[in-house]
Amino acid sequence: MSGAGSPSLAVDGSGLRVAIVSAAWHQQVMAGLIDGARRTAQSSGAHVEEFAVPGSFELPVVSAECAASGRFDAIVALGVVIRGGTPHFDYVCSAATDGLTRVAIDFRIPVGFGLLTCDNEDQALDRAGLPGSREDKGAEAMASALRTAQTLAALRKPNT
Ligand code: DLZ
Repeated sequence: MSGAGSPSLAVDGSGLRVAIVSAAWHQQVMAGLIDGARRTAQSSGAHVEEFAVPGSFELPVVSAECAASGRFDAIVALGVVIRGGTPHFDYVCSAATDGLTRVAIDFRIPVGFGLLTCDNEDQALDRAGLPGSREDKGAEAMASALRTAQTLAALRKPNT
């Protein structure tokens, strides 16, 4: 899947509280993703809190706790998984993806999906929002989560 066709989402995040949950593997790429997510939240006016996890496998459990706390309108999960020579890649990717999907549906909270699943580090760097990157997946995940939070808030407003 490429980034072609991605929308440009202008978001007013004022009054929204968002948790960024980020994994520690592949530090250079992660720094770009976190920076993109932070910048987008800050320029939208959203309030941000950040939580670190060791690897992408741990993203769902901490995201679930953020959701259960009731303190956040949206969560953005950031991680990078790089394909190696073992099936580990597939297990970590599907555990993180399935887990984050469950958090979103079970708690009915937007979870911005900023998990890069790449064949190699160059591919990941190209999506990390760093100087020279073609895409900024941290910023995209944040904009999507905030925009979805607005949609949910509108749906939950009582009819007048
Ligand atoms: C074990 C592992 C491997 C091989 N690769 C990655 C990776 O590319 N990206 C990532 O975020 N995490 C990786 N991990 C760590 C797992 O996500 C997890 O932290 C450990 O298996 C401990 O539960």
